[in-house]
Amino acid sequence: MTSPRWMILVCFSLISVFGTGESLTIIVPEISNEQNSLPAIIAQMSRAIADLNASHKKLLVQQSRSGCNCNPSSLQACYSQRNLANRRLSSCNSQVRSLGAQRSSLLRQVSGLRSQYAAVVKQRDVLQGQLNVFVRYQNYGWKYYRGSFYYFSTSKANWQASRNYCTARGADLVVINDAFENNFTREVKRIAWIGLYRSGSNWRWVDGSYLSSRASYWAPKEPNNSGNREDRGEIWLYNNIENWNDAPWADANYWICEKKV
Ligand SMILES: *[C@@H]1O[C@H](CO)[C@@H](O)[C@H](O)[C@H]1NC(C)=O
Ligand SMILES: *[C@@H]1O[C@H](CO)[C@@H](O)[C@H](O)[C@H]1NC(C)=O
Ligand SMILES: *[C@@H]1O[C@H](CO)[C@@H](O)[C@H](O)[C@H]1NC(C)=O
Ligand SMILES: [Ca+2]
Ligand SMILES: [Ca+2]
Repeated sequence: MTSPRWMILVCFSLISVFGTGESLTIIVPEISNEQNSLPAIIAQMSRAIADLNASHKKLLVQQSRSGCNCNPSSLQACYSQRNLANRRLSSCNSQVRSLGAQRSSLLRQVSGLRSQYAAVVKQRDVLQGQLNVFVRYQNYGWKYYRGSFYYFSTSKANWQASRNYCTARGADLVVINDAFENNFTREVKRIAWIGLYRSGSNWRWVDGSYLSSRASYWAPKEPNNSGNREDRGEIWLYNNIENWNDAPWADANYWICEKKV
């Protein structure tokens, strides 16, 4: 026959299993030696079971309030559902993070494309502007050479009037930047004004630059400022590489205009 004490112990451990984490007070009946008759023990057991039932009910109420059913199998189901829900939540979280990262990467790509687009539009406008310049000066009948259009005049004028002719057409008197351009302008085979003028003790080009910082092609013994009145530059000994001369601005000369593209 099963020992009543052992059964009480089983009940008690059942309570502790069900009551895990719960703050319940369980009254365990005292079993005295004098009442050690079988009916008394059964009566005590019944009271103990009733107490257990009451405790169990309390537990169930508490568990259902907290969303879970307090019997081992439904608790198990509840835990595994909770675990499943947790796994889904964390998978969902990582998807959200991954989508967020994809979104920022896409935003970066979009802004990169936007600035590339803006750069292309800018480039297109520059090219369109250059094309317009090409069409315009080609229509004027000017000669193209290494990035500039040139006009070789067919009449003569003083330095300022020559310059005015060029600026009225969006250009200026030629600025001779290098040996190529020097050779090219010598092809005029005429004495011709260039965009060079005396500025105090310096010579300057019409683009504002100082001749001292550039190649120069003065003819031998020039500039000599003859009569202290030679303040403008001209192509003079055009058959020589060293061909420039200084001359008075009021001289009537041919001239050369340049429009940089
Ligand atoms: C305890 O509860 C069970 C079912 O929940 C019931 O069968 C049993 O009679 C109850 N015992 C007592 C002593 O209340
Ligand atoms: C300029 O022309 C001369 C010949 O007159 C030639 O020797 C020289 O190489 C040319 N310079 C350039 C840069 O073409
Ligand atoms: C000075 O330059 C002029 C050209 O501008 C030239 O005719 C003249 O012979 C030169 N004078 C001297 C002394 O070199
Ligand atoms: Ca030039
Ligand atoms: Ca001179």
